[in-house]
Amino acid sequence: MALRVLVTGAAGQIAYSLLYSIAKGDVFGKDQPISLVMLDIPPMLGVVEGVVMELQDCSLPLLKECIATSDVKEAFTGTEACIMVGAMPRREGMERKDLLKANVKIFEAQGKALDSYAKKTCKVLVVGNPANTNCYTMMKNAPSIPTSNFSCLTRLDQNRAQAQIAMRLGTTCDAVTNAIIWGNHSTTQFPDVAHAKVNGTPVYEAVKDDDYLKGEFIKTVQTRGGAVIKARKLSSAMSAAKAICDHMRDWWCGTKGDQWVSMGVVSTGNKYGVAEDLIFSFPVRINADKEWQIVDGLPISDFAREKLDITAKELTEERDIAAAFLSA
Ligand code: NAX
Repeated sequence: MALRVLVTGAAGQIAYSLLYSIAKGDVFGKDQPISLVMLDIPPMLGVVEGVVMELQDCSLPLLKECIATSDVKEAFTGTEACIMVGAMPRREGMERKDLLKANVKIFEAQGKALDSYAKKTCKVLVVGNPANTNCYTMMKNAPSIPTSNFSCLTRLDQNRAQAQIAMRLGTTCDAVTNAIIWGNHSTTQFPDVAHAKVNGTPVYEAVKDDDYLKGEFIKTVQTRGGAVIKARKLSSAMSAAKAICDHMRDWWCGTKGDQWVSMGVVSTGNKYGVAEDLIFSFPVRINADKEWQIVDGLPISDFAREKLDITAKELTEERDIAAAFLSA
């Protein structure tokens, strides 16, 4: 049976890389047929049709069907995995509040459609910014779907952090594991390598430069998205698509051994002193049944505490602004 996968923002630049990877089996398995549903707004449907033609021309045996639509009911009906890439971009002169408001509208409508038409087991990954808060809005509007089925993307930040350490040490990025992104996918995020390893050695021992790890390293990861825009005149797309695939594949198939990954998930149980009911990026392990659990009991230094509190404060403010825009 083909797995019904929805990608929104299908005419955009991230989707252009992402759809190919999904359709060729990088995410849901090399023997899992895919029915690919592509949602975008009506003026972009012509572009999506062009992407469909290219997917057909890629001649991918796992791709059973392509559906291009701007209708949310058609998009969400029977979906088993949703990758929410489409969002309202920040325009020049736009206040943060206005951006939040525009996105609340989108994710409220899409959350309701998810609630009405998707499979109840559907896993939802929100990528469109502000990713954490958009995910929160969607979750609140789909009460029939378990809250643990919602997550937002911070894997790109984790990949960026691990790549920086690998480059610093002149090793390959697969040698670096368990970097953590805490909090918001924004410049207040806290990229933390206090528990990360490189070939089994703690990163702090391998790098031997605490000032770098507590200063320049953090700043580089926090501002990497901006640096890419400055250089490329376009935001990260190839690396974002790769990170989406990493996130979804690990959610679908489980994490390996001692390794954990970072995902924005709902905060409950006062884990690491984070307020309840935020979509906050934590280290998680995932089992073969697609269930994630926040990694427990990692020691948090005073330095880390301060950083966690900064990003939690920002997220609480964003969430409260968004919540005020939610229709009753
Ligand atoms: P593009 O502007 O290339 O594409 C976005 C697409 O979404 C457009 O085709 C647009 O028509 C569509 N869209 C807008 N409203 C929609 C709606 N209501 N329903 C369906 N589709 C809709 O942006 P792209 O570079 O692909 O980035 C997409 C989003 O990912 C942005 O919000 C961006 O900020 C965010 N990112 C998030 C990242 C993360 O780590 N969480 C990293 C990468 C990226 O910056």
